[in-house]
Amino acid sequence: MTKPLEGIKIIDFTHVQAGPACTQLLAWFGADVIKVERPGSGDVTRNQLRDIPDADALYFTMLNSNKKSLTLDTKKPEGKEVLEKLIRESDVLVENFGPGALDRMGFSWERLNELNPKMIVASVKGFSDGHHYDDLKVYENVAQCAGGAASTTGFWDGPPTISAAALGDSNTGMHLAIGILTALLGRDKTGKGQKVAVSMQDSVLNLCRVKLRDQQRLERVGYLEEYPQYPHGEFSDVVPRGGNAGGGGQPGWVLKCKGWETDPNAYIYFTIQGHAWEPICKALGKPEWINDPAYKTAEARQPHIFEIFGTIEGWLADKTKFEAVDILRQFDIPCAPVLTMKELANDPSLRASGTIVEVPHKKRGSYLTVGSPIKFSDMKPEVTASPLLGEHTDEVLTSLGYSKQDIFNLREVKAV
Ligand code: CAO
Repeated sequence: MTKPLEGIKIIDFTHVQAGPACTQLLAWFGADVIKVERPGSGDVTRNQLRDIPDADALYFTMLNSNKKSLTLDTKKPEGKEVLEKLIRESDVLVENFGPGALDRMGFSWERLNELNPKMIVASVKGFSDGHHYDDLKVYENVAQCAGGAASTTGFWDGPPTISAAALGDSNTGMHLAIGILTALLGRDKTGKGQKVAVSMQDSVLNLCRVKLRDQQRLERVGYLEEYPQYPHGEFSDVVPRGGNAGGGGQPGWVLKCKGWETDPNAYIYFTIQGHAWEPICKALGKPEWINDPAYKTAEARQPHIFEIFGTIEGWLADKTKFEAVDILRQFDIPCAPVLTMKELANDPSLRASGTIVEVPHKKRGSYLTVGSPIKFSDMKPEVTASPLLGEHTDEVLTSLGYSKQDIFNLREVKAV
């Protein structure tokens, strides 16, 4: 089956997570992604948090599937020459070096555009160009703090909290992928490449837009009725942390189920969707609440919402999280069990859909990874193993016209 991005050649100058997540997605969809890595060491994640000695770490294998690996020292003149050849025949260059690193290497946007005016140059940085912090190097948690996620996550009586979800890294990579695909479509119309830049701060903030909504509501009316602080607590002039409260128009909370005393994940998320109040009362065996003025409307319920959640927890006390959801789904109540990584890894539905896949690897044996979360009717992205360091160096150099002797010479000067 032909994949939509087949024929698109990408120089993958990315490392760690934000950039690799982007290029991995494009590789799944058929792009020829050539990861350029420093000879001898490669992407730092190959060595980070290793679980098997001498085999690439899962951090690397789970972000670099379907790619080729070319080792190249792009600070040496011989390495620069190879890179220039590659640039002339590629469609996209993606990078997430620290600020200014590509310029210092001699490959500014102007130079890249001169070498290949049709090439799209895509970058991830911590902060956008011109921002007063644009000289900073940034990792995931730094971005979550800078983008508004940390100040609005956690409980009101605890410190700002980091989400386990990679809002700064993989999320930024997904934004960049959208930018690259847009620029490729644009190039079809204009024939010209362009620079695509995404900052981690902006990408986190884009996911925190409801909190920016709340800041404006707070400034106008002085309170936020869906937060646990309402109506009994106090509001300051900034959006507070709301614990596990529902972020939209319906209250929700994480509720204890049977076994919570010993199992830290014996919980469900329960949402009280306004129009589902009647089925909720029926499911809980509380028909008297349906028309009780103290419960009938969302407004009436809000002052004693935690008392309501307490009653629901009473109902949940003799049900596992799975049993509870199986009952509640019959009443059309939005809810889910709190699932652990172990449960997700073994979920037969996720295996069947290709969301969790097992991939054979030359050194590791097989490992689990996350497959494409995007499903297509005409294509099933297949996940293949991440490359060993320099696995495709000879193949790529040969395709650029280098002879065996040339490659030997490049190795002699440690340029590849
Ligand atoms: N050959 C020769 N040199 C190479 C090379 C290659 N193949 N690949 C990289 N290098 C060099 C770079 O040119 C750079 O050199 P100089 O600093 O001397 O100019 C050097 O390696 C280090 O690059 P770096 O600044 O990107 O690396 P770092 O480990 O110090 O910082 C990170 C890492 C992630 C903080 C930084 O890259 C960054 O802020 N990136 C942008 C934001 C980002 O994507 N962060 C998310 C990472 S995922 O959590």
